[in-house]
Amino acid sequence: MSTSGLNMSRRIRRTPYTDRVEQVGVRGFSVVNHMLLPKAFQSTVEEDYWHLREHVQMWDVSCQRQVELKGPDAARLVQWMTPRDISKCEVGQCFYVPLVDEMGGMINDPVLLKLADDHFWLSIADSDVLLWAKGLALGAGMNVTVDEPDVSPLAVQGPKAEDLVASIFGEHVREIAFFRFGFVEFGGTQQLIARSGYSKQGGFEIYLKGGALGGALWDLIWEAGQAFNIAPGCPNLIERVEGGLLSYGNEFTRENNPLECGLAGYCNTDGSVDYIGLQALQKIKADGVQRKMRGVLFDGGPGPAVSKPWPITVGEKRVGQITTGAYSPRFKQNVGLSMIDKGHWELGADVVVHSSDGLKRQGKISTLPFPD
Ligand code: THG
Repeated sequence: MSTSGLNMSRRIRRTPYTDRVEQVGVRGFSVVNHMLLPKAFQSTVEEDYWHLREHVQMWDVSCQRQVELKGPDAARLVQWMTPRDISKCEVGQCFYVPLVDEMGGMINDPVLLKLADDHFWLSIADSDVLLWAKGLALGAGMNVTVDEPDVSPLAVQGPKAEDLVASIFGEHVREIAFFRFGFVEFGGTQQLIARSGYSKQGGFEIYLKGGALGGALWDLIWEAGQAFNIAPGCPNLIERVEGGLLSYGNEFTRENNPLECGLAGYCNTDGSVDYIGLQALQKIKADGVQRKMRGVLFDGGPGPAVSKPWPITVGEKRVGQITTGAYSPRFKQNVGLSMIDKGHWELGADVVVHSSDGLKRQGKISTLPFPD
């Protein structure tokens, strides 16, 4: 199944980098948070994968929109929205946080940035957190402003990212630890830079404030990047599946709770932190989860893209589904992210994957991330 061509309109927002992305030959987009996300350039996903692992890429991830919470009740609102204990988050730190509803269903899985005690950004995945947060704040009469600032992240990912970023902005960026942020000077402005990103290859995300500066920032990194064999890129499907990085809307939705998604480590359920969905998560924990996120390694060679989930069976029984899959040139097998029913999620268990090309592929349950 393929749907080619996206009919552009104002609702599908361009980013401060879209002009540049088009100039370097983008071949397709997805839409995340009502905004364009480049999905492919001239190279293949496999070429991109090797390039990302060996060199450095710049990604237009402006669609990682910021939901800004600011004011006396900002911290209270953040904590109300997430099961993770945010009292442990320091100013200058990033926290990966599940957001859940009153049933314990996943609302989003953003990166939280603590800018000050009364100032936070939620760097969101693909769901309308702004409206959820505004509704909660209004309904509870909280003293907090909730808004989407003019901030557009540009990711620099890959093993050469640190050398490239240091060559442009100075050696001090090397001191920024994983999931911490600092600031760099750019065109007379101070810009936030975090050591984070949607790959396991290391790198930074520059949260550009002021979209008008987008072209200049792109050009600066692009030109300095030539010495590092830079390429334009985007979150790489193969790399992200191998690394077990989950995608909201693909791997999980509001139908799923964070405990079955492998996010229990980010959930405080002992009652020492109060939030929306605490009772629901406590009950799910007491009852035990009914399914779990797992990796599946499966054969049959490269297949089509997983545009709707592929059934997983054991004997005649459907026991789960692949939500994202890709052929891994390193493992010489397909890797998939899946949700697997209780009784069938044991590591090494044999399963059959029914790909949309009609093949029945032999698979085995694996840990996430996939072991190297
Ligand atoms: N960066 C920023 N915003 C984002 C993403 C990002 N918003 C949308 C989406 N990605 C949110 N999802 C994730 C998923 C995984 C991670 C970050 C965002 C991630 N996980 C680390 C890992 O799995 O190794 C663990 C992080 C931790 O434990 O602290 O990085 O990529 N700005």
